[in-house]
Parts: sequence; structure tokens; C-alpha cells
Amino acid sequence: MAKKTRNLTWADVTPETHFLNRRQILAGAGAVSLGAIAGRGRATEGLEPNSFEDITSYNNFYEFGTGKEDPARYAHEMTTAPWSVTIDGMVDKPGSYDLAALTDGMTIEERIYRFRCVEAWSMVIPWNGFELRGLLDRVGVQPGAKYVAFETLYRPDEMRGTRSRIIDWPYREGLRLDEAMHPLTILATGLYGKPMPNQNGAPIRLVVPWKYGFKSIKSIVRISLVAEQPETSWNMIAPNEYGFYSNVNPAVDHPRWSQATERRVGGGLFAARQDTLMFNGYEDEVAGLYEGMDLKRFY
Ligand SMILES: Nc1nc2c(c(=O)[nH]1)N[C@H]1C(S)=C(S)[C@@H](COP(=O)(O)O)O[C@H]1N2
Ligand SMILES: [Mo]
Repeated sequence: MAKKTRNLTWADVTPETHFLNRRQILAGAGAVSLGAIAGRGRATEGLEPNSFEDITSYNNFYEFGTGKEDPARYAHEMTTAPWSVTIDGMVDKPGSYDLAALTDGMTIEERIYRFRCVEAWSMVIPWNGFELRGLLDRVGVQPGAKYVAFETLYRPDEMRGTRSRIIDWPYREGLRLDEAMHPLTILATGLYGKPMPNQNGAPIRLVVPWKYGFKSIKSIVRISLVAEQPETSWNMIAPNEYGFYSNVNPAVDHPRWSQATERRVGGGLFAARQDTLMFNGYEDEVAGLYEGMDLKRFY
């Protein structure tokens, strides 16, 4: 089997002429650093990112409705400036941080990641963001903290989907501390070198590429360092279908569908389904986090 892609850059996936165009676009967009991240894998299978159009028109963001087109239609109703994120719990420097303060001094990198929704579709997305561990190090994680809990903005008058009680708002997610500290885990502030579109979770959202998409919580307003495993939205809705871990795993099916294959969004009507990769192709990097764990039990 071909070596799996871990982290890609435009130089890996785009023919040179396109690459130059992209570079120009990115340069115009400001502080985006290009280039491979040392020590991570390279593309070997010609993966190409989905188009900006695909990534911003086919979304899950239930605060704006359950349809895939709803976020593109309605997420512009969400005000994203000013924006602050409360960091609390077991940290040395708790507080309410303005977005600019959070990102100040962080190197915004380009990270081209596979993205696999639990619904068995996938994309490849060129995110811009920084490692969550950089932020956690800065606020000072205290010894008792074992998990990180995240919350999305809950502002009903700007989020028409929250009239439906399908989720006990705000949308919540969580990671084990070692998952949160993993270098692949980023807070993304943009894609394709542009500020994060509202429908993708402006102005700042989590991206955990080896887990099902619902772990990658959007439009974050609160990050809490806690001792106990936090409640998470999809797990609260259907605990037998959506576990806390939700690592991409082709060998553990969803109770109602197979997870062995996936449909690549934008592949066209007749494109073959692709095999789903263990940990979404990031096995070399993250398998160590789960050594000795029964991944069928801790799904
Ligand atoms: N707040 C919030 N975050 C969310 C969701 C949501 O409904 N609300 N949907 C999740 C799901 S199921 C997926 S697949 C991804 C989709 O991200 P994208 O629209 O940027 O591709 O966002 C995740 N984060
Ligand atoms: Mo999803």
C-alpha cells in the first residue's frame, strides 16, 4: 500500500503553475506561512484539496440548520467580531481572551488535512491555523487537568438552527489532554489563505484530523481544562452511535452504516468510493495515543 499522506502543502499536491497562482493568492491574503512542516509525511498519492466552493457549500453546522446547504445560506447572520474565548478550569492564566490576543505570536501554518465525517463523506482541506498545544502551553495547564472541553457560541437570534432542540446547546466537544497536545491538533482560523468562512466555524475552530468531523467543533467561545471526561454533544444525543473518542476506524462500523469506505465530496457522480484509512491516514502519528486500548469498546 502506498505511504499515507500526513501533512501536505501546496507544493506537494499542486502542479507548479497552479502552485504559483495559489502562492500569489496566499501572499495576498497575508500572514500564512508555506512550506513543509519538518518531520511530517509527504504526499505520495496525488491528493488534491477540494475546491473552496466544495468546502464552503457542503457543511455541517447545526446551529444554522441540519441541511448541508443551510450553513452557507444562514451562517452570515452570526456576528464574529468582536470575538473572545474564555479559557478556564485548571489553568494558570484563566480569562476571557480577545481573538487577537489568542492568535498573537502564534505562527499561522498551512495544514492540508484529510477530513472524514462520521456520515462517510470526506474532503481534503487546506487549513490555516496553529497548534492547540501552543495555546495550552501559554495559559499553563495545571497538573490535575486530564481533558479539554470546548463550547461553541450559542446566540439564538443569530443562529436559526438552535430553535430546534436536536442538540442541547451550546454544541460541546472534548479531547483527552494528550490528544489536545498532539501536534496534528490545530485551532484553525482560515482556509485557502482566507479568514475562516462563517459556515466553516469562524473565527476559530478545532481541527482534529484523525477523528470524525463532529469532534472538530466550530466557532469556539470556551476552552476548559478539566479533570473528568466532559460531556460532548453527539455522545449526549446517541451514546451508542457516537463515542467520546470517535477515531476514524474502518474496522468499527457505525450501528447504522459501514465505516469501511467513504465518498469523496466533489469526486463526481460516478466516482468510486474510497477505502477509509485507519485514523484517517494519520496512524503513524497517533496510534501511540491509544496503545493497549480496545478501540471497539472505546469508539
Ligand atoms: N458547533 C458545531 N461544530 C460542528 C458541527 C456543528 O453542527 N456545530 N458539525 C460537526 C460536523 S458533524 C462536521 S462533519 C464538521 C464539518 O465541518 P465543515 O463544515 O467545515 O466541513 O463540523 C463539526 N463541527
Ligand atoms: Mo460530521
